[in-house]
Amino acid sequence: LERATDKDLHKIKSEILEKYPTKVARKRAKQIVINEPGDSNTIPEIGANIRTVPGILTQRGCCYAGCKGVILGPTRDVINIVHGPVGCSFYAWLTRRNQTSTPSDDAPNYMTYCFTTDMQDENIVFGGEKKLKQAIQEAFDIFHPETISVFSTCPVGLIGDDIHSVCREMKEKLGINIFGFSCEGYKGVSQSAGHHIANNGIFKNVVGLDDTIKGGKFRINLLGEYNIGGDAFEIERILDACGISLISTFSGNSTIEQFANSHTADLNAVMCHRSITYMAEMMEEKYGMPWMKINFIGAEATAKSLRKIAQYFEDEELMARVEEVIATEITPVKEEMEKARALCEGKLAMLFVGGSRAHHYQELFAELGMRTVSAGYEFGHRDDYEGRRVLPSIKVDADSRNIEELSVTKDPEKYRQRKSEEELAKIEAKGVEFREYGGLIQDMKNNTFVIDDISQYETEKLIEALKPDIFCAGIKEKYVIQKSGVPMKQLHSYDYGGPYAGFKGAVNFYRDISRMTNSKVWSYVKAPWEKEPELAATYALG
Ligand code: CFM
Ligand code: HCA
Repeated sequence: LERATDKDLHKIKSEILEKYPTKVARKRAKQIVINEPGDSNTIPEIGANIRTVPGILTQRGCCYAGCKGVILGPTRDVINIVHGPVGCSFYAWLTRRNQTSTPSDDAPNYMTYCFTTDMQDENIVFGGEKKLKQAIQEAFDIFHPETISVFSTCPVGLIGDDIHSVCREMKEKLGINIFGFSCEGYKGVSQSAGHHIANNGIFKNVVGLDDTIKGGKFRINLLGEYNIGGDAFEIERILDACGISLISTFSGNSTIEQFANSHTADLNAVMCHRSITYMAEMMEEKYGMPWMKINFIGAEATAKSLRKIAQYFEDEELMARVEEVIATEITPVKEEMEKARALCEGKLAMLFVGGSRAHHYQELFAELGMRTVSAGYEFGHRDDYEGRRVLPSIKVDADSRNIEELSVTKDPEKYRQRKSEEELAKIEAKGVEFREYGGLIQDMKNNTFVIDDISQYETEKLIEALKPDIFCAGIKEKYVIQKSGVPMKQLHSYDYGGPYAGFKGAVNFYRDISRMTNSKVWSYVKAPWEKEPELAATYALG
């Protein structure tokens, strides 16, 4: 394996840990991994999906953000009512930049609205169920939606409002689909718990309601593509050109109607493995639908994923069409790649994002000849880092209340035991590897840092020590990083740019990154006390 940096990462790691109290340092040490497989090629273990030490400035968000903001947020024909203080609803209102298309004028799009029960202290003391009922009634009277969903925020869990019984009662009364999510912010350790609750809820309350067969000969669902900055539009364009029908996307440019019908597709293609693999597994278990891991971030990765899908269908015509699309699309992309590569080759990137992008975007940086010297997830699990061989099934809890985080089974035999001979034969006959993919650690170069749940302090130390040419993270990190003189790209929202997925998206990315890493502007940044030393004295006194 090629080395990504010649710096002594062990020394840097001890310097970072030195500042922490002993117990904290011990915990963080397991989450800061130096990736140096050497000859043995063994994947190092990493501490992940564990509680952040209080007081540390984490990048993470909450369970409610994962359920309402991430999974349910990008679907236009459902009214999402947040049961809680108004701030929680406002926080998740269109901040995630998922775009949507409205196919016809009368098709509903509630995504631009912000619905909340606006709980007050009086509701905390005497209970808020009555107010929730009123909110559901009001939303129904004004908008006449076919689906309403309700999200619990922290105070709801604390006072014990039973949103599920309210939903059942109102469902009966109004005759439309109404269901709730117990996704109180404090549940679990991050957004990840919210993904799980959301998946269970959609599976239980929506998937399978409409058996109509739609689309053409090759029918897939795209799982884990949230249409950030219009990514899904580009993927839809490419699939369409290949003659592949998209039955549903969980969840970006999506509708509840499509979710209801999604079980009729032939195949689930999973993009963000962290947030939605639960759904693929449940659909496999209940409907026997196979799934595979794909990635549309990076031009090469896009081509590879299209081939993988075509290979699954074992259809000569489809394979030929996919090759044609790739051939037409890839030439202009390669030209742009070469141009940008000449400007970016050898530069260093750092990626600390969510639960899958810190991995996927390494493909795009590699296409630019850039090396990722450190990367990590906010809330990835060990399997996202260490890779996953076999996936045990998930039990759907009747109430979506109990979340049992997915455990990683490294034993393919376990998977086989759960399947009948017939099912196994069917899967094997396809000759497709459904259930093996490498994690972030395996795909990174030698002598790199892999850091889980990185803190603000560690970010600053890392920048100081490794001097990256670009740092990718979220809005909370952005300005501190820029002030340290390093270009910063948000990989959640794309800083209002994008799309970055697919072929056209890759070109956008090459252009944006080559511009950013070649601009001198950041080297002119000087802290106020560097220009006026007397300020340092003032701050020291203050
Ligand atoms: Fe999946 Fe996402 Fe991500 Fe994620 Fe997110 Fe997101 Fe992300 Mo922000 S679902 S894990 S919870 S790819 S919202 S679209 S950008 S942290 S890396
Ligand atoms: C979330 C959403 C978020 C936040 C992005 C950020 C997103 O986790 O609640 O921190 O900049 O992508 O919008 O991940």
